[in-house]
Amino acid sequence: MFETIAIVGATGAVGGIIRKLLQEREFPYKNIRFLASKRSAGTTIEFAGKSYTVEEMTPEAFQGIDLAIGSTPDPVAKEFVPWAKAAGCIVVDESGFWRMDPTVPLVIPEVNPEAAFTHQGLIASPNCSTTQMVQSLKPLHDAGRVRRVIVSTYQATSGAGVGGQRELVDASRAALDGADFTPETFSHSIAFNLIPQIGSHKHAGYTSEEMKMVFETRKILGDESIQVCPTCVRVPVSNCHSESILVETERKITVEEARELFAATPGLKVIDDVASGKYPMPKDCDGDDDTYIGRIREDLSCENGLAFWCVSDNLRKGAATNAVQIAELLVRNGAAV
Ligand code: 2RA
Repeated sequence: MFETIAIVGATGAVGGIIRKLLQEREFPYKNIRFLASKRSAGTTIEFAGKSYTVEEMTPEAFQGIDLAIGSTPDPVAKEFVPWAKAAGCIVVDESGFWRMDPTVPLVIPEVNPEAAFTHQGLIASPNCSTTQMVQSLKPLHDAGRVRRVIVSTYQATSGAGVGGQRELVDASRAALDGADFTPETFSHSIAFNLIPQIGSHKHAGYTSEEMKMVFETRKILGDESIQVCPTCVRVPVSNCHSESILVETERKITVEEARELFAATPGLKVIDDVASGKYPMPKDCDGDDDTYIGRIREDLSCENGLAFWCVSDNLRKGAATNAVQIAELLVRNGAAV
């Protein structure tokens, strides 16, 4: 058990879910502290029947903290992680800033738990769109070696924070009322629309979100030869990311075998009966910690190809749940009091 734990970015959307999960999952600790930016410092958080004052994130604030779970924007993580490490605190970081650092393990507990134990004070949690895809690729990779992936994402507005979810409602209302609306969180109106850009232009016409799916997948599966071609799209859905995934494997995996592999994998659930209209949908996965797979079928255009549909709560397994599960791995491995 860690004696003193902290949530960094405690007042944000994912920070709020981390708080809920720590209670739901009875995460062990003696003392808990809540850190956030200067703007939120001084506010009060109710947790497990007690009131806590949110502390400002400063280098000194990390003294005495043994484990911090961080969910902050990248520039904040760049700053606070070295402060925490210098104070002897182990960090599980949800931001994108440290993920591709070769000294930092990037972990999905159901996929590469062993990597967590190589940490040097910091473990990164992957981007939400990567996590659900790699969870589903892992059993296929183990069984038949994944060679190539073509993925199209349908990403919910919650991926852009509470402002994104609010903007979906406001923009939709304005569109229905025929009123003017100026988007702030998204670069275009999200109401009754799709935006085929998430993040900034990064490489050869691909966005930062898309390149995360390429690089993080290879790092987590420990295979630099896997080819990934992503298209990331923001859709007018409040929460839960969906993905259409086409996989080519070295050895042919039949639909029946894939269904069995998915069903036997912890963290994955299969809902797959198109004839009865049964498949995973964002509205049914909201608030769930599992990643859902459906529409499993042979890719008719490719000899060793499989096609399937994947839905996951991006705020939970795509962010908060994965980070808390990493912390639980450390506890199970005997983190000392
Ligand atoms: C998004 N993947 O959905 C991002 C959040 N990390 O915008």
